[in-house]
Amino acid sequence: MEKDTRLILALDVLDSAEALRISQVVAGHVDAIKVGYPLILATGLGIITELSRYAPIIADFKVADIPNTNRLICEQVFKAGADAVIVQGFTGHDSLRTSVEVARSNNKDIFVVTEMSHPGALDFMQAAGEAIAKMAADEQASGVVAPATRPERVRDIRNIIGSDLTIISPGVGTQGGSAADAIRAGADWVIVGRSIYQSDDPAAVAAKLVSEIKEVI
Ligand code: O7E
Repeated sequence: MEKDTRLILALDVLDSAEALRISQVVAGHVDAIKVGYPLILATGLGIITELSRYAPIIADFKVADIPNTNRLICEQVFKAGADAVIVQGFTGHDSLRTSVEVARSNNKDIFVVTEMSHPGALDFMQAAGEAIAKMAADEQASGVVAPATRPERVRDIRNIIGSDLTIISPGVGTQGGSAADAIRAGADWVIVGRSIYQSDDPAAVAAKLVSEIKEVI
């Protein structure tokens, strides 16, 4: 994934025509498009192939299973044309290691969720976030997911993983986080969904976010 605009679109719409229309208009403003259960359950895995003409595709399945099941899932998703798969870290090192092996053999990426961006992440996940980040570095994942809603946590996680791994950071806009703050704290990319795809002018919103990001790098 090329680091240019540093913006990733979270495309949580439910209709393939809408997904294609939005992707086409924002394509020049984003480095990747993240698709997950909402769009894929509504339209099918083939949407990954269709969208991949606009940008690299990150498949957000937050895979959280035993190593063999993680392997089977990652193989199918890469086969469908995804460039990266998001996995949960709390399942531990063996599940992650298997996912990274599959990604590496396909020349693709794995991103590991550390602490999530919503308030409920404080209930259980935050306590494990730093250990998960360290495991992601030890297992040589491509990067981690850290919350733009808590830039101080992005900074903590950056300190743990160093500069070899990347950070992709959701929670900007509708969830209250700021793109500039997340990038300043050490995120490589911010992930933005509703603020872009629910707007009347998704390209203009994306362009504005990119210029906000460019001001702080
Ligand atoms: O709030 P929005 O509309 O900008 O969408 C944010 C997207 O990021 C949405 O797809 C959500 O599922 C995802 N996300 C979070 O919001 N918080 C997290 O902690 C993690 C993710 C996520 O995408 O994880 C994998 C990158």
